[in-house]
Amino acid sequence: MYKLHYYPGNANLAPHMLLEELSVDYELVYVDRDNQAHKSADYLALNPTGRIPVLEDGAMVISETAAICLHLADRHPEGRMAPDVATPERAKFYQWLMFLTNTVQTEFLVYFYSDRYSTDADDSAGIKTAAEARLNDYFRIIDAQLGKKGPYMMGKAVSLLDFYVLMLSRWGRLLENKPRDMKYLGKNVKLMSKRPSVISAFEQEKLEPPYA
Ligand SMILES: N[C@@H](CCC(=O)N[C@@H](CS)C(=O)NCC(=O)O)C(=O)O
Repeated sequence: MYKLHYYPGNANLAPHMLLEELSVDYELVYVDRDNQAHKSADYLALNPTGRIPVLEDGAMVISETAAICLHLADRHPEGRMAPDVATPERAKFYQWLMFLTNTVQTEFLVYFYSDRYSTDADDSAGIKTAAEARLNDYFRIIDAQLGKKGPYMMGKAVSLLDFYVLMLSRWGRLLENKPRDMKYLGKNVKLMSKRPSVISAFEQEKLEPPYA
């Protein structure tokens, strides 16, 4: 059985929604982040970066949210959460997943932890504002893709990208320009928010609607 180490609303949310979508057996393991459990020796033994989430798949331990999502999609191909390997669709899917994780998600780290990006505390507000401007640009790129392809990131079929986008859009509810207010992204978020898997994962993490 899978074990997903989580803290409500953290990057675990995408793999959590996927586990629900795939209807597989899993257990949630709460990481008491408020008491720095993610920096404890036990947790660091699982993930030396001290970051959430971690997935245990039997004896195997996987960190990095995108890697966890890909692993779940690969382990349960019947769920059709990713296009077939070595197809043009798969190549574009990789492009978008990498963009979501190493550009958008990483920019959220700058936004949320702006104090970590300078040794001078006075820089923090400016770093945050600049990150927000870049996030606006990135969400516009996602909105344009959905406008061109929609209603899902890969077109007519939902994929793990849409769960990732929903998680990032939820984080984006704190921005002045909310992703959910964008034309096509708003539609995508609405569609995704109706999925039983999404509703169940949000309920389990005790996250209130609206989902983004
Ligand atoms: N690249 C990592 C980033 C994970 C990450 O930054 N998680 C945040 C929560 S959303 C975290 O653990 N923050 C705690 C910290 O940085 O101290 C991933 O994709 O899993």
